[in-house]
Amino acid sequence: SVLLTRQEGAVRTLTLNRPAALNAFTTQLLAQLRLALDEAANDASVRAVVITGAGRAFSAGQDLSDPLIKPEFGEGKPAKDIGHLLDHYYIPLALRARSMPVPVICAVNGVAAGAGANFALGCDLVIAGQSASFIQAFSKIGLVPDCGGTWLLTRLVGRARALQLALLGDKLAAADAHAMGLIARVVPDEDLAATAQATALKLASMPTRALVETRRAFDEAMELNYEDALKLEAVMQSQLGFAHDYQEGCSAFLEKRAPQFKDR
Ligand code: LHQ
Repeated sequence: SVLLTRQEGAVRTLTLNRPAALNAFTTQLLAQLRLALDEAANDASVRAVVITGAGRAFSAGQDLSDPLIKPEFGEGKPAKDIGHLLDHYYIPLALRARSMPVPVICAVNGVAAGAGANFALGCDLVIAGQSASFIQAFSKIGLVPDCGGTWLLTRLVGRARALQLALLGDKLAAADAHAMGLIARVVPDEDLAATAQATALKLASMPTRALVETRRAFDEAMELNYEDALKLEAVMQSQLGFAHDYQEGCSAFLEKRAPQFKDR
């Protein structure tokens, strides 16, 4: 299968599995990834998701050999409408990942190029192996950053560095990506899987609804003024305050015991 799924405890791990093509996205892989995220979202036993790649790459982005997107240069033949592919595959996938009811960790195990890079950067926590790298490959083939790249890059690293990455399309090493605030963490390659798993297990034991509302609050705050952000925090806090996990968190603290969170 082009996507491997496994579960340990409450952590569902999805592994892109087209290693011979550096896990480039075909429509089949894009559809399976979206379906697997739907399944994880609908399965109450899942409290965190890890996404990673098989082999030496995370993902080389869109599979450029896919007949669906290869340009046709025949006379009178229009080039393929690749916007269609975004509408039907990449946009639903990116929205699915960003609205998961559980935290999503991306363990970037090697090169992440084009849509592969931006899909990773849209996840909640991006942890990279030291030999991983990020390439905004779009400009080199005459395209703009997609899969959220325009929105994510400008917010993560600011206009100057976003444009440097997107215009030049140079390979950015994991350590540099970390230094500029593009990703959360870099670890030795041999520690990547275990670090991602341990981080996911920790998140899985935490108050899931609060974690997901934190992601949503941060996303919404980007578009709000200060006062409206304060008010959104109050609305969320008021809802979370009635939830089991808040009662449990407070009780456990006061009773000096470990909390048992269960909201999702
Ligand atoms: C690949 C790919 C690949 C197919 C490596 N496809 N086979 C675009 C269009 C339409 C709509 C939606 O949105 C998008 C968004 C995008 O994602 S655009 C960006 C697409 N990706 C790229 O332009 C990256 C292309 N790949 C590369 O630049 C290199 O492969 C990188 C830098 C990722 C890795 O370089 P190397 O480590 O030197 O590996 P390699 O180039 O030798 O690749 C290994 C194999 O993987 C090779 O196949 P082969 O049969 O010769 O062993 C490549 O053809 C294949 N492969 N990327 N995107």
